[in-house]
Parts: sequence; structure tokens; C-alpha cells
Amino acid sequence: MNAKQAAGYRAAEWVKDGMTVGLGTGSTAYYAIEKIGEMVRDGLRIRAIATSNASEELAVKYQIPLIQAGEVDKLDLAIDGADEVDPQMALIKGGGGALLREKLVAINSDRFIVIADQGKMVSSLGRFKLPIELVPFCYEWTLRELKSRYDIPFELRMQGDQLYVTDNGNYIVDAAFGQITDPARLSEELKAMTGVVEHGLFVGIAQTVVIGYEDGRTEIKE
Ligand code: ABF
Repeated sequence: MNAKQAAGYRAAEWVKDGMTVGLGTGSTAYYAIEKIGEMVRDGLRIRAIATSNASEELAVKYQIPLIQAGEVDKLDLAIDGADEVDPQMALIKGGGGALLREKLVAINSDRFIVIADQGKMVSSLGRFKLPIELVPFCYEWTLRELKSRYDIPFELRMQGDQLYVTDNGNYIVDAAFGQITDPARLSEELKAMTGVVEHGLFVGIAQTVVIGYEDGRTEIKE
């Protein structure tokens, strides 16, 4: 069992009968969904909301019952990966392009569990480029405003020779901050910018981190 699988399988243990669960996106979340699928096959009764088309397809494959967000007031639990996790459990997410739905699911869950292999743990965020989701309308002007405020490299995310388009029809720019000393402040600054839909800083949202190790061990941080 590899580190991602160990973390994903361990997090699935929080899923109980009758829960409504948010299903994350990415290769670590893949294992959590796989394990939850096994539990559903063995009789577990849950309902789920997926954070991406890719995770939705996985849920259908594992016959995990899916609902629309509006059918419930909140989620009992959400399980999702991350690109970086700092000691205060602030995260960078969005490497997989699903950050907007991931954040909506995470903030509307009673418990948000992050699953990450040990390599994602960092002393401070920022080495991983921060994904920022932009509305397509005037995105060039929004990008110009970002560049005027932060003297760092910005790279529009591409898919082949076209701009990458999220499941929500938006674009993503990856920001090479290098080191983010005040994630909460940067999160507020970015959210205040017209044209920025959302960004990959998750500050004060995670309650639990499940760290997976290559020997199959897991460590829980709360
Ligand atoms: C997703 O999981 C994204 O937000 C994040 O980029 C990704 C981490 O990917 P992986 O688990 O494949 O390393 O939630």
C-alpha cells in the first residue's frame, strides 16, 4: 500500500452510514473514493457530492449515490487531497483544477479531512504555484492587475495549445509566489480582486489531516 492509498483508505474510515459526503479530486482522493466504493458495495448507505467531473465518473463507476448540492443543507464530511499542507493546516489546492468546487464542498462540510502523502507537508506554503481561477471575460486585464500587485511569475494554465478551462468554464493562472508568509492575508487580497473567482489557498478550513507514508503508516493531525 503506497502513501496516497494509505491516507485515502484511512480517511474513508470516518465515513458512516447515513452520511452525506464530499468526494475530492486527484490521485489521493482517488483512493478514498475507491475505498468508499467498496464500503457502499458492502452495504454502506451514503449520498455524495463530487468536486469534479472526474470524481463524478469515479463515483458512478463505484455506484456511490450522487446528489446535487441543493438537496442538502450541508455535508457531514468531505475528503480531499492537497498540493501543500503547512503546520497550521493551511493548504494549497487546485493543482488538479477543481479548487472552486473543492472549496465550496470543504466550507460546507462539518468536517473537512485532507489526505496527503508525506511529501506534501511543508514548513510554509508557496513552492507549489498557487492556482487562481479567473473569469474568462477580461481575463487579460485581471492578469495585468495581478502582475501589477505581485512582482512574481504568473503562468496561464494551458491544455495543449488552448487555455485550460475548469469544470466551471473559467481559466486558471498559476502564481509562483515561492513563499507565502501570510496565507490568510494573501487569501483576502486575492478574493477582493474583481475577475478572480477563487484561489487555491485553503486557510482555516481543514480540521483533520491524514498523512500517508510509503510504508503504509498514517498519521492523523487534528
Ligand atoms: C486536489 O488534489 C487538488 O486540489 C490538489 O491539487 C490535488 C492533489 O493531487 P494529488 O492528490 O493527485 O497529489 O484536491
